[in-house]
Amino acid sequence: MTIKAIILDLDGVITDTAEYHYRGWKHLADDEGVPFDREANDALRGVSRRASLELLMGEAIARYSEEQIQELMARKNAYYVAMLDSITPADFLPGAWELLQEIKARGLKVAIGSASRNTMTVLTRLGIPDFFDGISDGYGVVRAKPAPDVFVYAAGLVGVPVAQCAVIEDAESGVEGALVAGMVAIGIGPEERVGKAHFRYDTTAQVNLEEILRE
Ligand code: B16
Ligand code: MG
Repeated sequence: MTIKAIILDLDGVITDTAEYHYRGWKHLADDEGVPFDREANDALRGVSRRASLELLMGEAIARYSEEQIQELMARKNAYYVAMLDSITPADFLPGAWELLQEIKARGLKVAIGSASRNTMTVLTRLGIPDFFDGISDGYGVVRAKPAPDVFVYAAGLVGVPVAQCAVIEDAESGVEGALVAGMVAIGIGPEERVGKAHFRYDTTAQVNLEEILRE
């Protein structure tokens, strides 16, 4: 079936905020005396803020009240948001800007499907707050990836049936969500992470729209 819309994940596909997420979680983990390193951070890729906190705290989460959990998430987010000030239009991942231009030039709808509640801030810092036909972020849906909700919502925003949407994702949970949504899944990253996708490329710069649209 013809692809009429491309839904892009934000962190890890368009720009690399993973380092800032890492530093934010590391700061929080140090505050709380919880061990955390870059390897543990890998498991948080594409994972919602709350689920990330649960992974970070492990069993210790049981010692915190709901109010304390909310405060922990707010504190990490404050650390993270302070770092977003340093993002500029120079911070597109290689090939991401060109890919966005190509999608539009081919007359396809283009949307964001991100777990992040900071999506608008990041898009504004990159200088593209008005570029997309639809923005589906962490505010629009209750169930986080690997649930398909964030992508199905994006499809609705751009008025394209799910079977005619393709999703570009760097997280295993995101690829799973795209497949459950019944969309074409395009994975960015290694086989062991995004190998279940219909198409896989090592980096955003290597995405071959010609090949994907030919299907
Ligand atoms: P926030 P994506 C995800 O964005 C990130 O990959 C993940 O590390 C983060 O925890 C999640 O957004 C929530 O972000 O705390 O800003 O709401 O990859 O889905 O664009
Ligand atoms: Mg991502």
